[in-house]
Amino acid sequence: MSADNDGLTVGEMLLKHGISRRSFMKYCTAVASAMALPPWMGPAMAEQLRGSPRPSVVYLSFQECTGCLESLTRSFAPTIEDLIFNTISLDYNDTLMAAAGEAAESARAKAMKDNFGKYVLVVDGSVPTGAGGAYCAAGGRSAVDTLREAAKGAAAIVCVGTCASFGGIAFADPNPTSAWPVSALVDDKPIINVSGCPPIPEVMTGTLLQFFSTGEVPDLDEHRRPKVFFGNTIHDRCYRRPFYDQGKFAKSFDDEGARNGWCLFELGCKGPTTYNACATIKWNGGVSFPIQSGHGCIGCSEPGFWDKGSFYSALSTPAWGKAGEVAPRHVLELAAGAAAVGVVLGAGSAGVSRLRQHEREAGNDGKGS
Ligand code: FSX
Repeated sequence: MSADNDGLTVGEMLLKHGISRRSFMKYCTAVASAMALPPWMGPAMAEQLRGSPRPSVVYLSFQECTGCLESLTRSFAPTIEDLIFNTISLDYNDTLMAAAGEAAESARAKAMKDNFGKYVLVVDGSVPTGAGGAYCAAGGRSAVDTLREAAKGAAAIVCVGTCASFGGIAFADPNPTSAWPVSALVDDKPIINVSGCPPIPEVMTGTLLQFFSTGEVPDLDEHRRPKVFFGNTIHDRCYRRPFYDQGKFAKSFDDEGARNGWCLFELGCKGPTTYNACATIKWNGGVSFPIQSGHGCIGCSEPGFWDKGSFYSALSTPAWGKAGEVAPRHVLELAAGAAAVGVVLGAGSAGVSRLRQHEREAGNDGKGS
């Protein structure tokens, strides 16, 4: 956020901070590998970024708890320091910047003017529209006006957190501030949603880095989330998944099943219907994630997750409706040697082989009774 650094390329900034080409290459490779990109993408990203001017980022916060920014500052690959000092020019963020009041407002106005059409607008928090624009008003402007003004000159908008992406807490019933997600208020810009309450730090920095190095919006899912991070459910990649497949479920948080690390589905885990990378990238530099710490997933990266009922009620709709999935109740029955008609919905090969394995365990070779 310093004028001394204006106009420097990423490579020049790296040099200024004594960071070698090799270390930069290493961190881009780490990011590419965290994003499951092909191995050549890391060095390609590094080279592309090194020769480019640092992209301008304007970061607005509305109705949120600052959890997203707290999470972002804990990114390991790349670290927020790497991102801010070497890769981007963070021209406005009211929490991280030293300036306040008029100085901060004019820094934002200058960045938007100088980089019109090129800067990336990052938004966290839902946008309140109630009380005639009084909620979150700053500098005499309503939140909606501030958002729309900043959106006008943005190349793209990255919504970090479930609040900006889908409305989050404030949007939950009864939505007292008439809050909306960004996509409900801006419809003429590419929007990338990085949901999660908060999002995984490396998913935020990885999405930003990928956009800066390619200049392109990544492949998105139906909720505008990058498929590279949100292409699988937590359940798809969960290390407790073998217990689910065997019908071994913890019934309370301190029973023997829980102590043995069994599946938390019956305790309300929303992993089967939640798309995110928690089970693979994890948190705190890959140390753990909620399910590994003994609590079910609460589904925080999905739209409307606060209004979907108790975090502790088992999913009411079958999570195993996908092709190739096996209903856990039936697996249980099979494992117990009960009526051995398994149900394979969609009959995908993975589901079929799991079913056969359970049938063998239950003393039924699957060739008919
Ligand atoms: Fe929302 Fe983020 Fe949850 Fe908090 O900025 S996604 S309440 S972690 O802080 O917006």
